Amino acid sequence: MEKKHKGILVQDRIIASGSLKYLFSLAGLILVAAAVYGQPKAPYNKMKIWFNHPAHDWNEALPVGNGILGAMLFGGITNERLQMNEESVWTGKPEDFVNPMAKAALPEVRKLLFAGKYAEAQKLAQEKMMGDKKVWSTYQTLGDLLLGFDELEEPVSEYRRELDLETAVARVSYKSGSIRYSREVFASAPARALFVKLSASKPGSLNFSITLSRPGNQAKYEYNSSGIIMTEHTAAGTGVKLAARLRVLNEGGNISVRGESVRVEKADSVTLILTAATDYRGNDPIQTSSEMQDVIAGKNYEVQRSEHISDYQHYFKRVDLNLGVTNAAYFPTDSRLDALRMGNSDPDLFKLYYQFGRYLLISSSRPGSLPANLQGIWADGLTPPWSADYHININIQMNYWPAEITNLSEMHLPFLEFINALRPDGRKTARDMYGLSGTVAHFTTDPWYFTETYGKTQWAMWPMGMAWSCRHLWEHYLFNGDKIYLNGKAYPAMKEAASFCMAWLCKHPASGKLVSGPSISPENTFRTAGGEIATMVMGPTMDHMIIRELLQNTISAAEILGKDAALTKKMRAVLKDLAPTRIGADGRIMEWTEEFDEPEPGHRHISHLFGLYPGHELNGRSPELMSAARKTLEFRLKNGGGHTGWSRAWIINFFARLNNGEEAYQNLVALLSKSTLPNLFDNHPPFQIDGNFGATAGITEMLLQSQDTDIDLLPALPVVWQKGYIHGIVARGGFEVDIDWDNGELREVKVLSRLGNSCTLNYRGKKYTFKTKKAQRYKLNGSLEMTD
Ligand code: FUC
Repeated sequence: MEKKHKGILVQDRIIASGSLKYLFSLAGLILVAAAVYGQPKAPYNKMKIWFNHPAHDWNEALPVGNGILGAMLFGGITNERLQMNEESVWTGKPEDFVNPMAKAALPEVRKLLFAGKYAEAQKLAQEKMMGDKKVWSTYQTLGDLLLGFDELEEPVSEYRRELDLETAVARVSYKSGSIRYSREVFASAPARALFVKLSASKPGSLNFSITLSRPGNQAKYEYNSSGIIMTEHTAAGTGVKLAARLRVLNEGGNISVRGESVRVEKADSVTLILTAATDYRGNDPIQTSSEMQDVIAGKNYEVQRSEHISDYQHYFKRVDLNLGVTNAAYFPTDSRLDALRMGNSDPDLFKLYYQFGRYLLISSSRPGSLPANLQGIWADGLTPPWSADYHININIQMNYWPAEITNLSEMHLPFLEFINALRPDGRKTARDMYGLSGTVAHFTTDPWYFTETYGKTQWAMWPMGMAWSCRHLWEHYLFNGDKIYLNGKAYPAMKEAASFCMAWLCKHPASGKLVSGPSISPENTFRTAGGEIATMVMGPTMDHMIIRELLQNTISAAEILGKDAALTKKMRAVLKDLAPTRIGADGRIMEWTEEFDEPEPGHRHISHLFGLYPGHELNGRSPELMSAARKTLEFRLKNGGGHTGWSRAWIINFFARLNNGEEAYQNLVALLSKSTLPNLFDNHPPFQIDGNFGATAGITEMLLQSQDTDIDLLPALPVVWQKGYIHGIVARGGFEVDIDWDNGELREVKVLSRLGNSCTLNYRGKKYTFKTKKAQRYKLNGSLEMTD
């Protein structure tokens, strides 16, 4: 807890939480009033998440990252904390844990399920098919950079802490008497380092001590007058080895070692540079972190800063969104959220949230890095929830939903590489666990690339993780049209996953249709006629939707590449016999093979709508399925659905695909009101990043869709967003699109054709198809008439 300082702000925050609530509602009311009556006249904080107080806890701290290094800035006045991460600080190691009895048990479990003996089958599968994962693996913090400042003589005023999404630079500044203290923090991808620059308006005013620390008291530290080195072999020598190297560069004043800290006295300004590494990829972390420092040594801070900003803006500035703005934009971000909760309209807050989603992807997923995990790259402590791993039964896929459509295709690559890296272990699991060919993965994995399954069948008896993930490989091709990538990286994995699925499907004795199982509708349960709670069936709807799409995509890829005619023929035959998506007596999409009673009608997973989003089996050409999808959603929401951040984000995408802008908007408001932390991080609870990405994709889906044949313009524009624009988003087929609207109507659309494909635009039923040339731009008016 930040020590009390003279001056209103900090004390205020600490003393009177009750009154703080009051203050907030007052702020909220002022906000409401200001918003209703006024458009901002003075410049407002267009792209800034900001606070007028230090972070009270981690959920108020501000994230910076470069795909490999991450840090959370707390902005303390006496005690500053940067909680840091390096993407490969993982415990555990590669491990084989297929249950040796699984293969033999499979036919028995299937027989029981076909006979409707669900509970018995579950018991058998739990015993004989679930693996015994002995080595626990988890993502962990790298540690903390702590700065202890000397007591300030004068009260503190004009405190401000901000994250500028335009430059990916975070700042803290405040005044004490006449001296202004400032801090700047960024994580540079070109330099592979974290930079902290401290300065004061009066020379010689910086006096503070610096320490590095890591929970668990296992790390070793070396202090010298140019910095600190921290090393550790994590998890008592069973995890990775890590090294963090902090360099201290002062202008004016002097630096010395004082006990277990580096002391800075009477400095004008100080630059801290942190590099870190592990032996995850086989390198020596101490040497690597030192080499990284050497690379940096030659360039001064300003050069580092501008290289960082241009590298970052190369990606960030591709998309611009404007949804209108009210006076609410003048207020600190946490106050804006409070006011939104009180019903205030603040369209600009949704723009900020949208761009924050893109910011987080650029900051946590870079070519060559590991994919963004459940917490992107930002996780405190040694035991983050769910190990901050790679759940691939919705979460990591959701992380990458905005990658292509919001023009951040390069940020998709870490996940695409990861899918290919899973294949060898997946081949072994398919062979040893099921006696089948191809490659498979289940509900979760980690950077040791395990594909076996463990835990309760309720989430673990689900062999669709690889099949679902492979749609990302195909999507990347649909946006980029790169046949070399398709032939080298995408098709081989899709073909292998398809071959597993075809071997895995078996004939349903009653319907004669091909069904997937034993399997589940992720993490959901049903009540059998006998009143037992069970979870596995032969033929959960989602499995078939995933397999159907995988086979269709693999056929398309094979045809584009002119390959595997025999396999294509076989895949078509399987598709013909695959059990179809069915509508139940109550008009909803059936989640399982039977209409079971549902112990959790508001379950967070809505897996049987995979075909609505991200899939596109449910679309305008199947109106009865679309209305069944709507009924399914209504039922979930009526029973408390959407109660986790990611689940709510998924629902926004569902309503966008149902062309229902009002409901999509209402769920966006619900997400920010109920499942968003003061720093705009998504809240599962606790913090889980997938909702941030899912909602950024959802807003894009409300303004443009291209999952089918056409490019749909403004398919789910809510009434509240009467006037605005979105520029630089991308449609399948390689079209970069700018859309401007006014009075709720399309005013202009610009299309840049990256690949020279034929383009069909669809606006509220009006279609226009035109041939394009590569790299050519086209402009059309609101009636889809070409203007130049
Ligand atoms: C799945 C979800 C949980 C959580 C976890 C990381 O198990 O059902 O809600 O998001 O992943």
